[in-house]
Amino acid sequence: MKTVFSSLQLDHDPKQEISDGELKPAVEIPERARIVLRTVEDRGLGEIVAPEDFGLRPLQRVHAPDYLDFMESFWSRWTAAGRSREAFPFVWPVRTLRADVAPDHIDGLLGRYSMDAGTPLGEQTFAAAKASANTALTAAKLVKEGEKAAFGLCRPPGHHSGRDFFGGYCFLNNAAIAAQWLRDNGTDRVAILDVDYHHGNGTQSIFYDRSDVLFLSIHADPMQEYPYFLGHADETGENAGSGFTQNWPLPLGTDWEGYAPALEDACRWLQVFKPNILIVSLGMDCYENDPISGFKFKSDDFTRLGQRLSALDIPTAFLMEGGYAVDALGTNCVNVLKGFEAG
Ligand code: OKP
Ligand code: ZN
Repeated sequence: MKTVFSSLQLDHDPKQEISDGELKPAVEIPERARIVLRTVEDRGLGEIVAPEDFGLRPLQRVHAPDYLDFMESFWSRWTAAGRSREAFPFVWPVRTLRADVAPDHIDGLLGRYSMDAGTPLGEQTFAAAKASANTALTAAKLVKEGEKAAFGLCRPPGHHSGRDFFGGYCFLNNAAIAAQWLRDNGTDRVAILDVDYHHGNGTQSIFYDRSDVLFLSIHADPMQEYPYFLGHADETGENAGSGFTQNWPLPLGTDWEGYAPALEDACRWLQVFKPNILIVSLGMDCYENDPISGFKFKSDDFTRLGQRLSALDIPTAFLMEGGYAVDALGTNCVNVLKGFEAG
């Protein structure tokens, strides 16, 4: 299958993140994309193509105009305020505070448009995020035009970003943007299967009241793991979307044996929904040696995951999300894609 990637995606280069109560070296780093690209080449997955530029329209179909304006103007406002380092939000309009106020000060805006303090914004962040979204859109377009599968080597990732906020290393919701673009271009039913270790709260929230985009997510139980405040089993959609969101929160320590039944369940949902196109939010952070995660996948289990998805026989766009064990990330990712191709 083809891989889509742009070197602009490497320009988001965060140095630090706030994690476990400390300022630590960032884990969502350009090297992640480089190792995956190198492994795609070494194992001969297929041609590597540059993304097409879809412009702002597909982003505006998912994200709020004021949020996109904030992202576009952020760096000039940040530096105008006298700052030169990467930015971290630190105050949020939680319960009893007014989320409808857009403060003049950039520190207030940073809180209004974010969900956590673990996601630095730098000078090239939004340019890289737009390139990552174009990569997702191009992969979706390849599948729409008849490829059995395509791989969008997205970075930065997308699934935590909601309609008007960034967080969890995510700035634009690549999977949601691709799904909405497919809907807007004649694809009737789209399903998103999120197999990242973390719940895809942004994607879920964007499609929560809709029946045209099915959202399925298998992830670490948010009672014990980031993002904590979404991804619980009782979240199944609302209004027209009732029943079109399904979550499989699994305990820390889950290995392939513990994961496979949830995956079978999710596959049954896909067989019933019969999407024209499947988008896989492909995180590799279920890996046993992932530095921030608690599942126990071996590298061969990623091959099994790809094989199981292949048996569904649905045209599929794989879009990369997380995975932070950099040394094994290329192997684990290409294992999924090769497993899919082998069937
Ligand atoms: C992004 B994606 C670990 C802190 C975790 C946020 C994790 C974001 C994951 N102690 N910080 O879903 O892989
Ligand atoms: Zn993750």
